[in-house]
Amino acid sequence: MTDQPSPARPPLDSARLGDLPGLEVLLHDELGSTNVEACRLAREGAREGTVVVAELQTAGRGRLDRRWEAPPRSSLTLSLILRPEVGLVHWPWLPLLTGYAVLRCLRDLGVGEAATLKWPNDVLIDERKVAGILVERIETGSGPAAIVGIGLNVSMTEGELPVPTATSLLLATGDAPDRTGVLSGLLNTLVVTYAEWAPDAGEPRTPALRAAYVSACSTLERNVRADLPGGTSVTGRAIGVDETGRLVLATASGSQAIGAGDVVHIRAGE
Ligand code: BT5
Repeated sequence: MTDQPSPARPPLDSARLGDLPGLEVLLHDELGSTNVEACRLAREGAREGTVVVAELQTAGRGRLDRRWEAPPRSSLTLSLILRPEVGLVHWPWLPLLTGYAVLRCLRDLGVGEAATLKWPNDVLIDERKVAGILVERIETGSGPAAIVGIGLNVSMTEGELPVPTATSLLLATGDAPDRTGVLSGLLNTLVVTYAEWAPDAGEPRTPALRAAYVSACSTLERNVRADLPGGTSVTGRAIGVDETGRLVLATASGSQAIGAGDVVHIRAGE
């Protein structure tokens, strides 16, 4: 198949990103990784709400030392610094919360029910990955910080996809929306979702987040294989997400909760 030429890719409009409430957006043409830069800034004392955005990452990071790849200006790659005032025991919800916020943003863009979450935090459209999330916890002089990294594919063409399981908004919907508008909407939605979960001084409202997450998670009620960090894997039916954000599988030897790993959705008949 011959690939289509790359669509026009105007740069992000920094003027329109300058007045987002509670956020300071730092826009770069090129960085190794926005997560690495945000970690550096957080260690230097950058406040919650600092956002690092790059038009191109030359060493974008996935989980487990994997790579995140996207041609210049074809996607959104950003990292938000949070300093959650909730106990560390609640932090495993942050990546799930972020995935849910990206999903909300896509639904606001009109993507609809085709957008779903694959546990823990891949955002899919029609079962192909449109966004990936990497949340890292670091220690800084002013307490622990969460670096919330998001990559969202906007105008990648089929020939530019780094892996065949990926997609972009252009490929999935036929339209590549204005990236500055998508970025503003995404950041606003993330801030609102975070504030709904962790109100100033108070216990996080995890039951509400959990219910919203579960209703959008296409991993549930499916047969899955979970590849665990130690190299083993578990196969079973995904039957729930527990109160700490773990995926619960019904396996041949009883139920098992998975806290980290890569999940593969097994299609019917496989
Ligand atoms: C993730 O890892 O999905 C987390 C990706 C986080 C990327 C953002 S971009 C801004 C911020 N700064 C960073 O340096 N990183 C964050 P994981 O679940 O490990 O998936 C990585 C795998 O996804 C790769 O091994 C590829 O198979 C695939 N992949 C790579 N680039 C992709 C893309 N653009 N779209 C979809 N899949 C991709």
